[in-house]
Amino acid sequence: MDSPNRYRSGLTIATWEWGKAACETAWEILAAGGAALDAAQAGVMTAEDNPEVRSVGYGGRPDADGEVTLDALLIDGPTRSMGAVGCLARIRNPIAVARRVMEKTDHILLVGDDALRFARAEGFQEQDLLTEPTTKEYREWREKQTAPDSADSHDTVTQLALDLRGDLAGACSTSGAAWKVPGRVGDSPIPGAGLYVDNEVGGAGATGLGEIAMRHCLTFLAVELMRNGRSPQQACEEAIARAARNAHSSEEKKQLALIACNVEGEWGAYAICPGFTFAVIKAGRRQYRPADSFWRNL
Ligand code: SD4
Repeated sequence: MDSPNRYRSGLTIATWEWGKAACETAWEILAAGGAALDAAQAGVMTAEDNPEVRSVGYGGRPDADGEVTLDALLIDGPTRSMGAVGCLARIRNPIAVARRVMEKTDHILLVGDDALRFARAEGFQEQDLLTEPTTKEYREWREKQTAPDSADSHDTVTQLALDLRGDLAGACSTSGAAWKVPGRVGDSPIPGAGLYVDNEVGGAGATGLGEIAMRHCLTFLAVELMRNGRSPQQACEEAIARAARNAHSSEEKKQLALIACNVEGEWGAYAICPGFTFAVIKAGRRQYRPADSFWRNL
């Protein structure tokens, strides 16, 4: 059942520090009456284009072979449409390719070389996505073969937007875990794992170790919890607590965080470990803050 209290003053929420720029860009579109889908896509593209963000798009860290491969998904609430790419190399804005998958095909997810072939046919330019700093980091990793610090080796940009019509959309984009096994696809392009949106209820997005989000269908779970009456904050806390309690041994106390909002304009965020930050703009009011976490002291 659709909510009688649908919020129509605009809201966007996005993960991590780069969520601030993502929210500013999305807010400009929302405030001008633009669609939530366009706002979320444009917001996410600010992180893809920023080489300082070492976990998304251009400047993202490569896999174990030194290739930067990208995952992205976007979901449009009102049309229930989705588009995604997995393990896509050499394209700076995978979220824009995901949009074409949604609009130009009858499918949801294209992967690997064939996703690149599709992107080329759609006119996307190829480029080297490695930067000087990521090349240096990769060389150092090859020499030492030590695992990167999990706190900064994978940090997706995930964004939700609720427009002035009260329609919801979400987008996420990532280069995934640094030095991953080639061919690895994370949670980000998987509907219900890295991102889920239901225009009658709300949306949720994940960041952190994707294997945890996939194992628990975490964003679908958070949306279903909201459907059953939980607030976005309660839904994030309950979903994260389940994942934290049932962690696989290799995932113990690894970071995984959720953001969520409902169609009434409430929002929430919660993480397994301390350190997760997020940005929100609601009716023009800006916030940037750390989320509470399941484990308080690590
Ligand atoms: C992944 N969740 O590939 C994605 C990216 C990430 O923090 O790690 N984000 O696992």
